[in-house]
Amino acid sequence: MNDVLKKIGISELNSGVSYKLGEWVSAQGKQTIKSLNPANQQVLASVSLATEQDYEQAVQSLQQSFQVWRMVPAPERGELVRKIGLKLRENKEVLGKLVTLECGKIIQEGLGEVQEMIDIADYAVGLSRSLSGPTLQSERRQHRILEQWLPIGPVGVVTAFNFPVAVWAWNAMIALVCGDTVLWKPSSQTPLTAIATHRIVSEVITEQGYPDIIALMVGAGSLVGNKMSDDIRIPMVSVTGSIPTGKKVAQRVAARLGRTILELGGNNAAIVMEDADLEIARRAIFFGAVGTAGQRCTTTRRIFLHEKIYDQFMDKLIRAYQQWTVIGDPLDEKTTCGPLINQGAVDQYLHALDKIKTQNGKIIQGGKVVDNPGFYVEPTIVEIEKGAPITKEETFVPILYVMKVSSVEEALQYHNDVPQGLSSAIITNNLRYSEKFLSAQGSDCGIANVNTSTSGAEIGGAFGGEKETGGGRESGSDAWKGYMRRQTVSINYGEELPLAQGIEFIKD
Ligand code: UN1
Repeated sequence: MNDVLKKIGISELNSGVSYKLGEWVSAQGKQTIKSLNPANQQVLASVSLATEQDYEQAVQSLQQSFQVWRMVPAPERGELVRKIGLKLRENKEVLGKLVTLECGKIIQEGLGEVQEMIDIADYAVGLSRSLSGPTLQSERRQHRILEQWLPIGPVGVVTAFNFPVAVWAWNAMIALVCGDTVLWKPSSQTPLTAIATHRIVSEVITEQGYPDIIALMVGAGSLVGNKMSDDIRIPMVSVTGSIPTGKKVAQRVAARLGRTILELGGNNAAIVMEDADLEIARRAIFFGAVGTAGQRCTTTRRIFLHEKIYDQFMDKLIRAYQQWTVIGDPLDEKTTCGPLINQGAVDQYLHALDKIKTQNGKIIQGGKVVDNPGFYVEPTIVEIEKGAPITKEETFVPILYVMKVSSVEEALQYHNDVPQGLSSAIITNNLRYSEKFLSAQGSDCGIANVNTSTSGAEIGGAFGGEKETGGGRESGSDAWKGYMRRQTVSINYGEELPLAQGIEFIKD
């Protein structure tokens, strides 16, 4: 563990943390939080929290650097992001290990998380040469209309513990090539990973001679989060987190008519039809439900099984849980299920199990807290009636609800009957079923997959969801538009001034 911290130069963490490269702020007189390893409850470090003055200084510095950065040509901004991607490649192992140490996801997923940062950096490099707007046809002679996209300013990025760095990169790499500067508030559960990433990336920025175009604020939501939400100097705030947090941020930002990108809770389901390839179904569902110990916003939380394959598939799934679930140290390559993030999450697991019993749910696999100093619970399968209230809530733990259906229409009806709308999947080889699932009467989610898991999205697509998931889009496709302002330009290159709609205003 010490080698990991040392390699990224944060051995002095016990005495404080900086939000700018190289400037360590003493923890003296400051509030601190402890970063815990959820696998054994050992303290990894204490980190000092940002104060109001720190916030002020960071925003002012980001405003200043924005003046410079927005005038750097986008491909040159892309060149910096390319170098950031290279640096992340060099540090993949060490950062991946730190992700695992601090947030408890298994090492394969810790490394995957860093790979996701590298992927989005590569994507952003390409984007830096293709940010474009259309040229439109003007009704006026010798006129041209076009749209151009311009940077918007310092943007705020609030990230959650479960993707402590990848989701920052989804936002930051795109925002940087768009010409914005970036203020990051990481989860208070995972400050070390954020500091390490910030340091690695900042080093490249400084080496290349650019000012501080990114800043990190480890701090309480009630201070940093609220300030960001109310601050007119931050035109856009992107938040990954719970629905209640997102609602608060949305209201505060809307009160000043600012913009948000919200990626909130999910309650993702997979539908398994009677013709499905059950081996694909079992692998996709096991990965979706047990991966990251059920703590992804894209985790598979509900499955709808066609009655014709119900018994056969349940048999397969239970055997998969028994055979593939290896609970333990997330650094051990054999482990498939690491710990939950903290005691609060274990309490939520227990609370959900109580509710399940009162709602006639039947626990058929798992259902126990593991006796261990870490925050471990057993991945759990529950048979429950369609429409049971608990199946409409997102509990951020590995509990999978199984429901029986007799048609694709019935599956879709219950599938969509939840407040959240992030990810979804259907497992079928029947074109009619899959097309129905993808049609306007199909899945109402932002992500709809066929024959693969609800979780594990690639960076190339736009990521986000509908309904209470918040409607935001991050990462690939045209999500970059959320980080820029659109300007419609009309150019008259003629010698007269014809008006639109044929208006003759001055009659001479
Ligand atoms: C999240 O859980 O907030 O689709 C993001 C996935 C990941 C991202 C999840 N690539 O599972």
